[in-house]
Amino acid sequence: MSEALANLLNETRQFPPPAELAANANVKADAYDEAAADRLAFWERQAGRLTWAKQWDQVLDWSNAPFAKWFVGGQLNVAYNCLDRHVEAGRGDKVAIHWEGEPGDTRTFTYADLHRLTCQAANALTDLGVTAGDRVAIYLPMIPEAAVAMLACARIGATHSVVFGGFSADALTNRIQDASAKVVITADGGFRRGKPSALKPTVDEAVAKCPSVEHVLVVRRTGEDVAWSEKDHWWHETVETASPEHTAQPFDAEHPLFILYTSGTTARPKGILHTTGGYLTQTSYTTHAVFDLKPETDVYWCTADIGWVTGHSYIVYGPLSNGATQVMYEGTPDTPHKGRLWEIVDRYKVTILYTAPTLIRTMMKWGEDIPAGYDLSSLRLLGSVGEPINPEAWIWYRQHIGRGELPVVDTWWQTETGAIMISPLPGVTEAKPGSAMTPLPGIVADVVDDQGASVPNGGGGYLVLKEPWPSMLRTVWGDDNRFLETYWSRFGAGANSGGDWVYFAGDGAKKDDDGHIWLLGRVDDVMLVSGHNISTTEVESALVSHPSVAEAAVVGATDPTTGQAIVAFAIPRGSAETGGEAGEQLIADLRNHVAKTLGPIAKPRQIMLVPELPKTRSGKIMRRLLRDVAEHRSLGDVTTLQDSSVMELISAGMGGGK
Ligand code: 6R9
Repeated sequence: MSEALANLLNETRQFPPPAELAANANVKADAYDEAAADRLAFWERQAGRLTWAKQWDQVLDWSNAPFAKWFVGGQLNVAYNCLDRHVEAGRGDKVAIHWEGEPGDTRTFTYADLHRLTCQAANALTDLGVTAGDRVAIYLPMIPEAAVAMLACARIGATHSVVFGGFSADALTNRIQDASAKVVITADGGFRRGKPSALKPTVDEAVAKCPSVEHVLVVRRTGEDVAWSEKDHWWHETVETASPEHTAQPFDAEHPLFILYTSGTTARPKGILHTTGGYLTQTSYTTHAVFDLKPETDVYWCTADIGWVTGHSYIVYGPLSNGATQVMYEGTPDTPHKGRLWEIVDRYKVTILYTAPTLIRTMMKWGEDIPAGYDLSSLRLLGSVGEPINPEAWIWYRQHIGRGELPVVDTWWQTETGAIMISPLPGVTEAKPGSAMTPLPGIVADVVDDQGASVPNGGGGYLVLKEPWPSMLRTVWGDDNRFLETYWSRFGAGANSGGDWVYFAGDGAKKDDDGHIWLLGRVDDVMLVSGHNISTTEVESALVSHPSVAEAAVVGATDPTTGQAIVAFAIPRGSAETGGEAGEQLIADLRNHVAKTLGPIAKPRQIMLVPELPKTRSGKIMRRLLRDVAEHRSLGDVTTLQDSSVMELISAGMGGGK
């Protein structure tokens, strides 16, 4: 990394935890020492936060590394831990989910309600012939039945595979086929952007190509007409009429809990397999530690979709195993108006908000007047996940949503890691805007160079995980070789690592002078300009630090002189002048601003002002498509794109010169 570039991340602002939060935090600084002294004993204590039917004999079996077994010999039921034990402890009347539909309809589920419905769904699935080990595909909108369907599978030991409701028939078909799912749980449709959006026709198309599917359970949400076949069963006629009596059987700690397919920017999606005991231990502990969740008083809200790992771990399993009260929202943040999220925070007095940088930057673009119109004084903690959060977005989040007082936890993790791995602890860490800071207690992460050697403070390289962790993926479904190749061969158990297994996360990272970790984006996105490695995240952060820019994406385009040249796409903030000469002037200012912030080497060859950026359906910027545009190629696969019209807008504006 060039010296000039290193300057950007000399972000000197640092924010200590609010005194009251620090004093009452669930987890204090001693957790780091405790875990460092004996990592396995530490995780064993966290496993003890759950209710086990049978105690484990061994905390970790790593004899067949990198295929891990945690809490070997232990048995538990995930749904029992998320529901029954709260009801048995007299907390059945406590609200589990305040659900808000996009059109404004609402439903409230207590723990007793959720328990009853989950038992009914477990009985209905059993009646349809589903037994432990069978796979069930779930293709639903953000309605409470999505959580119930997952918990019902967990309850009977069926392995769920949730497919995001925005995916196409092809994507759904591939995922059903890969897992040989026996049952699909879906809905007639959901509400999105103010109108019903059908799901059932997509399922019909997929099921026609999937002989493994014996039954389809259909929730009635929109009430629109749907085609019907002999495989179809209405949820309200099957589940809601089933017996509410169901005893949860314990399953082995390593029993498969779910498969979740990574979004896969280029290659065939990978079915990431998670199992029971270790996964629930770490999602439950991190919810308690990172969000400082107090089940008696907090109202928690994670804005993710259940189709992503964040929805699995931090809407369903983490919060419910802790007995939290949470908000769940069906729709988009601008329907029917741009204050929708803040209206919900205000209405339910949300205390903990967990969202994504893409949403924060969208809010920046819409302007701070919108959140200012609502009472957000209930909030006490803010979280971020999904992409690196630029320092300016972090500061904006703290300032305009967090009253300039609240801690922001920037949480790094992946579908593969199952739970949060690198993050501040809100009552302990003096957070730096833009940094995920330090590995959580019990986690060993590092930044290494090409050869796998740990880089000194101030150095950059690849993010790796050096010891197994309870919620780690166990394999890629049906493809152990792909598991070994993708994650364990880069710095494998060879000479590079001194014989230890090292997990390659695929993210670039740097350690600052204090040893704190900064994520720099996927390694595939790093640019090589005149022999200098420049990370897309750094240039994007420099652009977003300009007052006229809300969001930016940067790619390296082939260049005859410099090898690669930096091409940037920037979304102006609502207030910025962008037409005609004002636009030209802004572009010139931005190029100079980046050069001044990072050094002349990082000055973009070209900057385009655009209304939107191409994003995956989970909100990650698809730089691959922007590279196609920048290199005047026809676009590659756009099926995972959230809104395909965006690319037409961007390509149309690309005609102009440098
Ligand atoms: C949880 C989730 C994983 C990839 C990961 C990284 C990026 C997630 C981040 C972050 C920087 C953070 N990522 N959180 N980058 N800072 N706090 O998003 O899982 O969809 O599998 O994506 O997302 O690149 O490798 P998943």
